Amino acid sequence: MKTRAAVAFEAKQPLEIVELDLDGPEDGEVLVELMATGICHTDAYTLSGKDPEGIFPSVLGHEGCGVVREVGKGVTSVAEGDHVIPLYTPECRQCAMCLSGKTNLCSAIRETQGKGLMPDGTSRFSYNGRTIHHYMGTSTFSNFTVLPEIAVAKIREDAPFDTTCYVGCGVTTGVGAVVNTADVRPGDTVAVFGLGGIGLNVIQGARLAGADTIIGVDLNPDREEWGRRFGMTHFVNARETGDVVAAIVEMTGGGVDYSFECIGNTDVMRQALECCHKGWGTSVIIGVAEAGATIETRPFQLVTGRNWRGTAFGGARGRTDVPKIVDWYMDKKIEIDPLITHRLSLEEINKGFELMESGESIRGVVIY
Ligand code: NAD
Ligand code: AHE
Ligand code: ZN
Repeated sequence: MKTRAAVAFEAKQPLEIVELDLDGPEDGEVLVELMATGICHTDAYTLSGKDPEGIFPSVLGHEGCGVVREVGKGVTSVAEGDHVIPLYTPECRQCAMCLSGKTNLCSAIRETQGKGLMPDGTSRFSYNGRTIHHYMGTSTFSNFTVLPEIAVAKIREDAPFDTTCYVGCGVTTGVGAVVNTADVRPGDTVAVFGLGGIGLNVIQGARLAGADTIIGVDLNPDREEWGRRFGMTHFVNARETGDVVAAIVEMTGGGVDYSFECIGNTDVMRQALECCHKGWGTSVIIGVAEAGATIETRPFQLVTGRNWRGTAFGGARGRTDVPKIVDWYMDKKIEIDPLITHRLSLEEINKGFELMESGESIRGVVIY
């Protein structure tokens, strides 16, 4: 079949809207019609050419929502007509990682996913006979995509596509980092570095978990109002504050219980660790930095009881946890609607990237 898609033919170049050929689902795979997709900073990171797993040409996008249109042989967990969210972190429930009960990092198809291929080592996308690669196992910048059954979460049908797509990455990553990875408790103090599409969801996750003090840090002063809207209690303007670590340690009488880095800046990762309370404070890295980048701190920071952690997809087990996060949204425990600041057509997708880079948008969503 044919599908309209925004293709990244080369790093650092605008996406091009073309009609691709798409092969149907093989055994254990499903064909999904995407209804909407968010644009996440990770898409921009890969397009920048800094991602060692960035392969060109490819169809980027990993924050989608749509409807199953066809299922391959042997598919049992979803059927035609089901509403689903594609999962860049699948959940096979059979690999050693899934069975460990200690991580959401399913290993079943990670190797081929990182090579831009389906589990059988081939691509379903092509253009004029030339292979176009998949991305993060999802490729949601295409109106139709093919996914392994283990990489879709079935969700309720009354959830609107244009907002629920954000659960495919940003919402789950931010809220999940708080409730799954960090396990923030009522009364805790929290610092969030970077108040964009991820950081604002960390803030609302911290509010949901009952944190008392939620400090937001950003260079962009416009983000103060956004942070307060979602539960932030204090704002630190990183551009105007000489020593951000000292400021947070002073504000909290010794440091925070938990901090989250939601930028991808290794200098800020150090600040996020060092503003944690001696003896127990835990810093969670969410931001993605390029291959070769390293984090630094004085080992004494860890000797004296601070913990450094990281999280992917908010520690969420996709098929199990994503439908629950959609329920939280529909039950108004968390908010998504105000964060979708821009709705765009596929033809406007490059504008969506510009709005994100300039700090004008929180989330831009492409509606098919
Ligand atoms: P975004 O562009 O929407 O937000 C980034 C925010 O950081 C902006 O508000 C910006 O003003 C602020 N900022 C930039 N430099 C800063 C600095 N030096 N000090 C303070 N604030 C600064 O991006 P996003 O979509 O929220 O993504 C954030 C990061 O999270 C990216 O690195 C992305 O790749 C990563 N990410 C990781 C996961 C995961 O599973 N670990 C999932 C999604 C996104
Ligand atoms: N290929 C990248 C990986 C970047 C990365 O860490 N991705 C996150 C998701 S970001 C979503 O916006 C992730 O899931 N990591 C775990 C994994 O297995 O990739 C690079 O930099 O190498
Ligand atoms: Zn993302």
